[in-house]
Amino acid sequence: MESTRILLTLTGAVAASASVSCSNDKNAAKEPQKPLNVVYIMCDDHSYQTISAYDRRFMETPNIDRLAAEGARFTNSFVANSLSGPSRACMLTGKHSHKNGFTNNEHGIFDGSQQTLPKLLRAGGYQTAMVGKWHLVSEPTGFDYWDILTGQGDYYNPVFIRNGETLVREGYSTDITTDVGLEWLDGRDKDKPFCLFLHYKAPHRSWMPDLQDLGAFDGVSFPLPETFYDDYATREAAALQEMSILADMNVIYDLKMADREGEIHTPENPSLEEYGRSLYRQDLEPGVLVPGRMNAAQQAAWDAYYDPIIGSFKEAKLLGKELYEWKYQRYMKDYCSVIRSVDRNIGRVYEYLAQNGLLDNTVVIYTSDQGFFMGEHGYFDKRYMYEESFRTPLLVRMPGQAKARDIDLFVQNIDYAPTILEMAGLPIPDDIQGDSFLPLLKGERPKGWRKSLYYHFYEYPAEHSVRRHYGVRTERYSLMHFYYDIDEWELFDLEKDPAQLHNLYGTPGTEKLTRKLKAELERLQKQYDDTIALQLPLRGPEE
Ligand code: SGN
Ligand code: CA
Repeated sequence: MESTRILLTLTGAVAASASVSCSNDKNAAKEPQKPLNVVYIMCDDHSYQTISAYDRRFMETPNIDRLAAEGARFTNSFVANSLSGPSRACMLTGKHSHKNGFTNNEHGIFDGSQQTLPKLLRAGGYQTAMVGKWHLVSEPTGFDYWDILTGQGDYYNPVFIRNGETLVREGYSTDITTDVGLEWLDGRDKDKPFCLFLHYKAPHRSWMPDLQDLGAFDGVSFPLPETFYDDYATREAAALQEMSILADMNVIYDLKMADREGEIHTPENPSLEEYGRSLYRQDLEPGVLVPGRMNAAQQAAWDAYYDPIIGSFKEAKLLGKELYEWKYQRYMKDYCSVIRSVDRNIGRVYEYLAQNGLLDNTVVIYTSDQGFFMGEHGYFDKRYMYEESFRTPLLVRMPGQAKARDIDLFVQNIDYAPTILEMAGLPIPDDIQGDSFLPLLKGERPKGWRKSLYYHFYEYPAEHSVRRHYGVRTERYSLMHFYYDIDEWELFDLEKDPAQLHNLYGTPGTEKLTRKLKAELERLQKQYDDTIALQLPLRGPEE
């Protein structure tokens, strides 16, 4: 195992306690389970489009694919609220955002005194560890060991907080997160089952690859998504955003075209690029090692790769469509290069489990905190209930189950907690809103399994300006209501219009369907007790 160098140590303190109450509504007719270990791996913003087990257009991910080949691939896996903190809170609690209280990144502080998956596991005899991106603001509770990135985390030389103590580790975030996770596994009590939460910062913006992966996609021309030139006709809420590759992706901060002579080609938006320059400097300022920034050797290798690209970019003076497509290609190159490191590290985790005889009694789960737009509709980022961000990859390698299986029933990230509890042979508390998908992993298709999904996104006014919305998705249709400072409904027939370009809401002939879907939406809001959605004012307070 690679070793981790600790450069700086500060102090802090933490107290974690668990209070557990369980009853049995969700526990009928359960066979007693032999406790399985769990390695729960979650990336940040990893699109299913860039996992070759799901989509072969862009890149190969052999190590992630192996989990699908030796386990199950969920083809209808979704989140409840497509944003990091909220998604993590859904996973930890098995509850929708309005119930766990963490509705958005900007104002959220996770209430760590509530019931959570790690607390329930720990009370049930498990050792629990949380390593990597946490993003819930309050200190983690319910873990025997936690070693988290601060905030969003940095790609290079990141700052961690380890059980309350702050330290900087030199190296690349994805490698270090694996190092720390495997070191914890090495030192664990081998007589107890474990659950390790391994949460990578990658591939979150601004997609900074490991040095060894720079240039991995040079010469590759990525295919443009069919909706790249979407004009948002019929969808006002789709037009109202600030996550367009053309208009909002930053040439300096996102695409690393930093010009050290103080000039940059900024045809579209000079003030945006100036802002990008200041952010980028925080990541790249050369010199002595500063937490979260590159050291001199890293900087030199980085510049050796990017400088010629910056030179050509400045000369080319691209505009309009050419600039747009150039931005898309650079974005894809950086993003996919970051995924190479993720895939390599999944290989390391797999090898560790194999070498330590753990593959036969450990479930490996691979997922992301949400999906991500890879240029569809001209976007980067997530947030919308549109398919690319509403969906999230989910691969589960569970010992003793059939290999290379697809599971097409609807699952959502509120299901992870009850599933892991059932895998651990522990009862599922009644107030958990998700359902265990362990029966699905065993090849069953339980009667009464959900046929519709509920979604609610709250972070507005905020970065990227995606309006608040909630909605329902059935096998064929997706209905969403955008609210707060707009009042717009969108309805899509996913069978006829999988790319979601034609809003059918209000068009003749859809009245009955709309009534049916609205009734289903209301049924879900009642089932999940989303009174926030039921009592909405359309217009928010003046801000
Ligand atoms: C940061 C990013 C956003 C991103 C949010 C939320 N901006 O604020 O682009 O949408 O995180 O992402 S940045 O300028 O700081 O890079 S999340 O995955 O953590 O929810
Ligand atoms: Ca995320």
